[in-house]
Amino acid sequence: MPTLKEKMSQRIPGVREEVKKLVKEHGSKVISEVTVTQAYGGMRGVKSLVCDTSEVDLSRGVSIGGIHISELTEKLPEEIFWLLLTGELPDADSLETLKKELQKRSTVPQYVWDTLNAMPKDSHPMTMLSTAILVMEKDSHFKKSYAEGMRKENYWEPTLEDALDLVARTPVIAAGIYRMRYNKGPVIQPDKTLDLGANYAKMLGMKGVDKTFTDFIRLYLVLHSDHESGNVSAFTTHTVASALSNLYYAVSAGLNGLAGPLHGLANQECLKWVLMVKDMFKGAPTDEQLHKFAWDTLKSGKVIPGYGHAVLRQTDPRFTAFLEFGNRMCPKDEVFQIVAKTFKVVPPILTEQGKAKDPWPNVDAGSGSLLWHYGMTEFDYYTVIFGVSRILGISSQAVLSRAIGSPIVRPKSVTTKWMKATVAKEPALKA
Ligand code: NMX
Ligand code: MLT
Repeated sequence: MPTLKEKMSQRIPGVREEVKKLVKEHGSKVISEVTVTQAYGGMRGVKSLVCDTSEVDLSRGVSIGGIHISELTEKLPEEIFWLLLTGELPDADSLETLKKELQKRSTVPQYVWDTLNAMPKDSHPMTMLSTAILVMEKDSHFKKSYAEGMRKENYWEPTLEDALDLVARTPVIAAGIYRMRYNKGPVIQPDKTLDLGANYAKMLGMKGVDKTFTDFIRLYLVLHSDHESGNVSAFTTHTVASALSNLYYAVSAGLNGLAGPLHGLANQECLKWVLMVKDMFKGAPTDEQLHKFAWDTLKSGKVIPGYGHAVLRQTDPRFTAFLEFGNRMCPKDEVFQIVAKTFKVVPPILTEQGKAKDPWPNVDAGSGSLLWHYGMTEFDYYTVIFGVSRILGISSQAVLSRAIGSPIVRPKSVTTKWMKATVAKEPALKA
C-alpha cells in the first residue's frame, strides 16, 4: 500500500529514463511542422507539447491515464488525482491514505480569509480564487527548498507537496468564496472525515439539496480535471512553472486564463444565454423560436457559448455525461430542457453558418443548468468550480514536468516582415 509520494518515487526513474532515451535516439526526428496559418492562428494543431496525464482525441474526447472519461464518471476526484500522477487508479488502501493526507492538509491559513475579506465586495469570484491561491505562495515548499539549494532531480518532491496542499485547500477556499461573495452566512469549516467532493458540497451550504448534489459535485470535479496540456489554463500553468516559479504562481496564472469567456468562463456565459432564451419565450421555446434566437446571436457577431472547440470535432463526452446526469435527475427542469433542446437545434445552425470547425457542444454547455437546478443561481461563480477541478490536472502536469526536468518554455517568434520574406522564397509550403 504505497503512499502517493512513494508511488511517484517508484515511477519517476523509469519515466526519466524513457524520455532521456527517446530524445537521445530520436531527438532530430520531425513530429510536426508549422504553417503560416498556424503561426497566426493560436498554434492550432502544432504538436509541440508533451503531456502524460491525459490526451484528447478529436472524436472521442479526453482519456485520463489511458481510461476514457466516460468510464471515470463514478470515481472520486482523489482517484483521478492519483490516476493523473501515476497513470494508474489507486487500490482501496492507497485511496484511503490519500484521502486522509488531503484532509490533514485542508486547513486554510487565516491570512487567506483576511485577504479575501479585504477585496472589493463586487470582485469576480475567479479573481478571489486566483488571489487566494497567489497569496499562499509565501508558504510554498518548492520556494523554500529552492532557496536552500535543492538539487534539480528533487524539484518534483516539494512541487508535489505544494500540489497536495493546493488540492486539499482549494475546495475550502472556493466554498468560502461562495459564502462570502453572496452573503450566505459564515464560512463553513471542512469536515475532516469527508472526501473532497462531499466536503466541497457540504461547505457550500446549499439549502434544500439532497444527496445527489454531492454526487453532482464529485462528477463535476472529475469531468473538468484535465484536458491535455495545450488548453489555456494548462499551457499557462506550464509556461509559468517552467521559469521555476512555484506552483502557486503558476496555478494562479492558469486560473486567470480559465477566467476568459472563450475558456472556462463559457459555463457562466452559456447559462446566461439559456436564461435569456427562457426570459424571452417565458419558458422553454419551440424549436423554431430557438432556431431564430441562435441565428440572431450569430448575426449580432457573438459566439454561442458552450459550442465549438479548438481540438474536438464531435460532442464532448463530458457534455454527454452531464446530459445523462440531467436526464436522470431533472428531465422536467425548464432550464435543463432548454439545454437539451439547444443540443438539437444549434449544431445544424453552426454547420450551416460554416465558420466553426466544431459545431458540437463542449463541457460548458450543460454544467450550468444542473447547478441552477440545485439552486445555485449565482452563475458568475460557476467557473470557480471548474477551477477547483482543473487544479487536479494542472498541478499534476507541473509535478511530472519537474520530474522530467522540463526546461524553461521559450519558442521562437518571427516578425511579419520575416514571414513575408520567407513565404516569398518558399511558394510551395505544405498546407
Ligand atoms: N459560435 C459562433 N461562432 C463560433 C463558435 C461558436 N460557438 N465557435 C467557433 N466560432 C467561430 C469562431 O469565432 C471563428 O470565427 P472568426 O473566423 O470570425 O474568428 C470561427 O468560428 C472559427 O473558429 P474555430 O477554428 O472553429 O474555433 P477556435 O479553435 O478558434 O476556438 C473556441 C475554439 C472554443 C474558442 C470557439 O469554438 C468558441 O468561441 N466557442 C464558444 C465559447 C466556448 O464555448 N468556449 C469553451 C471551450 C471549452 N472550455 O471549457 O474551454
Ligand atoms: C478544456 O477543458 O480545457 C477545454 O475543453 C479547452 C481545451 O481543451 O482547449
